[in-house]
Amino acid sequence: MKVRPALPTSARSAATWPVTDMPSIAAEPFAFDFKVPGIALVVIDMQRDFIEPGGFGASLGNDVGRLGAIVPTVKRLIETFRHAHLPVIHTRECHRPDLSDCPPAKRNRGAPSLRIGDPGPMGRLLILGEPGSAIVPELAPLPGEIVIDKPGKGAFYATPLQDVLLSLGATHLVFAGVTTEVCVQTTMREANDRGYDCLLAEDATESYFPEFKKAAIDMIRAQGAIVGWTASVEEIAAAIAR
Ligand code: TIU
Repeated sequence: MKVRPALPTSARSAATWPVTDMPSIAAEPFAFDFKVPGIALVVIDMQRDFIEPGGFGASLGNDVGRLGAIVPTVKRLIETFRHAHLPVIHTRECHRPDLSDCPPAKRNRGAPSLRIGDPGPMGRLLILGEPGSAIVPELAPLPGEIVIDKPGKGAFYATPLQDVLLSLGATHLVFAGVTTEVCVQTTMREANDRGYDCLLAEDATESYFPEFKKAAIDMIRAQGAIVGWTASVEEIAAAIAR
């Protein structure tokens, strides 16, 4: 049987590109030109389960202390988009209480002290509705902001994110959140394949492993922005304020 691949729904067709007179962010490996409207912020998994002791990140043996340090920078980035009335999308990695959306391969991976769904100090690990699955209070979504709950590392897999972005008319995405080389990089790669121009806010993302953060940033912007661009929150805020 021949299986014909479905036509992808991409962010825009080549026929509608380029647009002239675009604002621009000073970025690596070169300027990130964007559109207003058309740019949106995607904040990945700034949840207590990854950032606070006793959560999923800690259960994997990680020192979670590094991640909390970016909260003020992520907050500044979110507020930059809010002040400019540009869309802010938050994601949460979490599973249904019955674990029906958690593949055994994910639950059994590694040798965690607690597994997804087990009770911990912040409730059941990585389960929707439990205290640990909440976004840290400083970065809590405002009423009306979009929150995407995702069972995978990438935010497009088994979620409505693509439909949300198409309905917003988004073509350019700025990414922040944790962890750089896992959920952030996976989502950026998914977005890049769907035709979005993607920029990672370097100081608004973090990893449990500094060397992996550096490697992810290098990989993303190598080969002429093969996956996307990177820039500081300062440069992003300056461009959006203009
Ligand atoms: N373990 C790790 O580095 N990350 C994750 O499991 N999820 C996210 O990156 N959100």
